[in-house]
Amino acid sequence: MSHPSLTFRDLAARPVVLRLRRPVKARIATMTEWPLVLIDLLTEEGIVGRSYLEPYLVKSMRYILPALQDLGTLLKGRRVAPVELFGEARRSLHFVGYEGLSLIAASGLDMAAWDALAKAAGQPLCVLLGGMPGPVRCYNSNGLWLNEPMAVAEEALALRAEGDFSALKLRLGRARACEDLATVQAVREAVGADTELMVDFNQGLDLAEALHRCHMLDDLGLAWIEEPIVYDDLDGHARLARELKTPIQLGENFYGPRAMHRALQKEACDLVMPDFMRIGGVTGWIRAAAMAGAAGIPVSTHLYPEVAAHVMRVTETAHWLEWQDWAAPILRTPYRVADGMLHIPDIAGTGLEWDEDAVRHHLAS
Ligand code: SMN
Ligand code: MG
Repeated sequence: MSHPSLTFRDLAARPVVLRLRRPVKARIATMTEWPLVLIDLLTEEGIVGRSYLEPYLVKSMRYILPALQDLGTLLKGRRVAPVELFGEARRSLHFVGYEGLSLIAASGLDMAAWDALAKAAGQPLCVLLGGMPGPVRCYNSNGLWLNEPMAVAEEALALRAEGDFSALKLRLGRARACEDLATVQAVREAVGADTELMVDFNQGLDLAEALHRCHMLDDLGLAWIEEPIVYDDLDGHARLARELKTPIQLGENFYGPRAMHRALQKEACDLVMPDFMRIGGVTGWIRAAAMAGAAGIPVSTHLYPEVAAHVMRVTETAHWLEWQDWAAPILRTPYRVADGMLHIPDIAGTGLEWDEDAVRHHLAS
């Protein structure tokens, strides 16, 4: 019996900046560019594990890259055992704090380490994790920002047609509540009753406004209302979750599985959707998903569809994969969605390979 054993050589991290086809227009920020940190985990055996981070703000790459470089130096010569490396990376930054940039860097390392290990085993990541390739249900989250109601309704039809999706997510938090309502109604009118709709306030409201707007939307049959108020106000979210019939969704700002545990203990949400760069990569996901499963809480993913697809195949209470294809311009073989499902290709690892010409073109200084 042979066990793949890889030796860590280095971590190469490169910043790229892509132009967004549909600029992010959320209540708390507008973004026309999308930063990606591309990570190559190099091994002595020649296998390269790959991952990327999407840290939202171009300037944040200036703080994340040195942290990744430090981890590369720290882990030289170690066996590529993702759980061990993740633990060591976090311990090395313990006095700075377990959350924030420490966890973002450790998460990027972790995803690349799992990819390397799956490649060495010659298996798709989901197989290494004990599952099987297959379809994963997803919603299209590529747009529907804070634009005019009719423009959003038109875009909804285009986004649904991109992969025959059965669900779409809209962003809310316009200046006036009635504009949010008009947008949801216009989209519903356009897509009909059979398309599920999620809404995301991107933490834009205070509690009083959130109570008002969420009650206003509560009879519209929405699949969930996401982050109505600032992410760490668990008491406020618990009040909303108690008062509303529509499920409250939280998770893209959980820094590590314990943050999710706290939110569940406080009954701050009905659904969770951890983000891979904050929950702790694949290792953090597995730990968080086990708790959500035990609590009977449906789990969706946030960004990183190539990693998300694999872990959703082994997640007990898997709910929706968030489909966002913003990294596609620098990927050699971007994943595709058909019939509203992401179909995992039968290739080793997560399937992340860089299109080096495109990377050169988009490299940030
Ligand atoms: C989001 C994703 C990417 C950029 C800004 C906001 C978001 C989501 O909150 O849930 O997709
Ligand atoms: Mg969100």
